[in-house]
Amino acid sequence: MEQTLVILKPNAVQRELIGQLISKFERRGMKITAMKLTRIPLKTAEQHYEEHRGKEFYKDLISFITSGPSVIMILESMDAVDIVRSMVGATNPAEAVPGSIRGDYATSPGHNMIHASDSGEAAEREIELLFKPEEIQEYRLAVRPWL
Ligand code: IDP
Ligand code: MG
Repeated sequence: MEQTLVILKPNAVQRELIGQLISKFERRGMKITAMKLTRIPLKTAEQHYEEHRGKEFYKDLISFITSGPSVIMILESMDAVDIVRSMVGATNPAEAVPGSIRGDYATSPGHNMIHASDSGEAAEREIELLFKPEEIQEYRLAVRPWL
């Protein structure tokens, strides 16, 4: 099984869409192994988006992601990284296909609703940055054999 990290960004919380978004992952068959509502601290946001430091959208990105509470979760399934990235859709919502989260809920890259890890290595790094080991649940999902 593979794990990936998802952030429902502050506008998803403000638009009262977190329930709908979490439902999509449950319906797809992802196991939630950790989840919290938290305002990401500035330092943590800067580390999370380290690869974008210096780009023209970086300042706006950091101020947006720290502007209010986000929902952060770890999702687990076979091929979790690729499956969740395809559910999330293209970075620019104008290019995100209808049916994807960004294709259904967003119009601007700066407010594209959701983050998902783009590789297994990124997922490991982001999970370690955003969760303490004791915040992650190990349990058996009873429906697992049917997924
Ligand atoms: P991703 O979230 O699809 O992985 P990245 O390229 O890693 O996309 O960029 C991180 C975040 O930075 C995006 O989700 C988006 O919110 C923001 N971003 C990326 N490119 C732009 C841009 O051209 N204009 C404004 N914001 C951008
Ligand atoms: Mg990215």
